[in-house]
Amino acid sequence: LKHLPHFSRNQVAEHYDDSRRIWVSFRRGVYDVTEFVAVHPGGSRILMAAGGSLEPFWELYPVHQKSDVFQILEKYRIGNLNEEDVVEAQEAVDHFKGEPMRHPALIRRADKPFNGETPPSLLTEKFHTPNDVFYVRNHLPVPQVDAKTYRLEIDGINLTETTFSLQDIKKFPKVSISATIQCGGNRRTEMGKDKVVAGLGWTGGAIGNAKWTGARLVDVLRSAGFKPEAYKHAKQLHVKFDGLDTDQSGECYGASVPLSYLLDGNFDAILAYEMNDKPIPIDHGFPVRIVLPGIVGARSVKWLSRVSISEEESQSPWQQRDYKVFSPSVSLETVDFSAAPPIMDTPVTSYICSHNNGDKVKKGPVKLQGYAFSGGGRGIVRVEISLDKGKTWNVARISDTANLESTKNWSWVLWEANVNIQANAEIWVKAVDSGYNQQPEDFNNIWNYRGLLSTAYHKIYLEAR
Ligand code: HEM
Ligand code: MTE
Ligand code: MO
Repeated sequence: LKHLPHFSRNQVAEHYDDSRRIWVSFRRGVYDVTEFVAVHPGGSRILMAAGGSLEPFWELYPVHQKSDVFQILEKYRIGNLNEEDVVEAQEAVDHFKGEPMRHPALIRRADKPFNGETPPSLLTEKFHTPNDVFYVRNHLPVPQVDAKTYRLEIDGINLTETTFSLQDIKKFPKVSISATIQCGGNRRTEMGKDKVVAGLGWTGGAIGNAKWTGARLVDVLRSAGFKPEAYKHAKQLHVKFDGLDTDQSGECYGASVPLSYLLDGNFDAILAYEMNDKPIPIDHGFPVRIVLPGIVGARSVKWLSRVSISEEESQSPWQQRDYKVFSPSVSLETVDFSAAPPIMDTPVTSYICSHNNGDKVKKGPVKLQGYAFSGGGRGIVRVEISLDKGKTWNVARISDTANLESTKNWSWVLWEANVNIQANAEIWVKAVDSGYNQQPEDFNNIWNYRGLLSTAYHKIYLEAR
């Protein structure tokens, strides 16, 4: 690095837009990140650091404080900062002050923003996951919302702009659905085992099933003038959801789904204000979140501030860049974000919750337990266990919550199987959904650089003693 030229803070400051190329500094390094801007997973907010130092931003988004991000940055190194210009990272304002308490049982995967998963062994205890240990997936600081002043805005194509208070929303018919919400990154650690993936390392606990109570989205939309017939001849439209959580530039968390989901009478979209019969906890979107069952968790926007029918998808990075799955040969550097649609319905998956990879068990009968889930309202036909790498399979008992004649299987099934373990064994589990979709046997050909939809057979090794 000694051979690289030295620059002053003022020279870096001249490179604040791409007509002059975009430079940033970090610690002692100067970087030309012009080519990286278009592929940055966090979107165009990277430009806020253009011409300046990354330190304050990376304190706000500690997702960057890890070696794979530092390695990406080093590829763009063009020089060193003059010694007198290197300043120690300043104490940034803590935007994460006043976050809610988290149950210590949640396995912390990141602190700011907070991300924690449910210990998988807790998931099979009950059909509905208790609120306090339901996994939390936050991309931004948690907003402080006062239920009294809370407002939901509804607007867009063929709608009358209307504002609803929490009390207004509670006046609509109160409906409950049980639905599983699963992060697109659930089980990412397994996909990353042989080939590194970028993202939070979740095991199988970034999923939970709850009873969600609130108003039907279509009922509330109707009172803003929504008439399904009015969209018959429209081209593809989108329903956009904004959250009250924002980054430093004021950009909020956002997501969207094609309007066709709402026009399809099968879909249940709920403006939920209760989770398991209690007000929605702060971490899960107090006072109102949208619950979009059967669809990847990222679209179920928490702290909902606005619903809007629009010609375009949400432009948030979580819709446009993240939560898309690319071919195994695509990397963060080569990705063309427009080449894949955002994840909506999720594929069939299953997981062994009762045991961890490498557990020691007493020779003899062992009870295995876990969950299986498929998106799009598809039920689970069967869960199968193999102790001999697929030569023979045993069918597990599954909870009676699947109704294969229904197209609204929004919840997981819990399963259990008694097996007899006489020697060290690799246990495989796979599920079959009502579309007769099955999981892939391993991760090789579904690998993607973000580690999303990591749904191969779950395989664990048990040592017999
Ligand atoms: C996410 C790299 C600058 C905001 C990411 C990720 C990478 C990355 C690799 C994905 C991380 C992961 O999920 O594991 C970089 C590099 C930068 C840079 C190399 C320097 C030039 C910035 C700046 C900001 C920012 C200046 C804010 C002003 C974000 C956000 C995310 C992100 C909000 C998404 C986090 C999430 O989805 O939870 N960045 N970044 N980045 N970045 Fe950056
Ligand atoms: N909504 C807002 N406003 N902000 C967020 O960061 N995270 C999304 C989604 N809704 C998120 C959000 C993601 S990626 C997931 S997986 C789910 O919320 C997680 O919901 P939970 O934290 O209630 O488990
Ligand atoms: Mo997620």
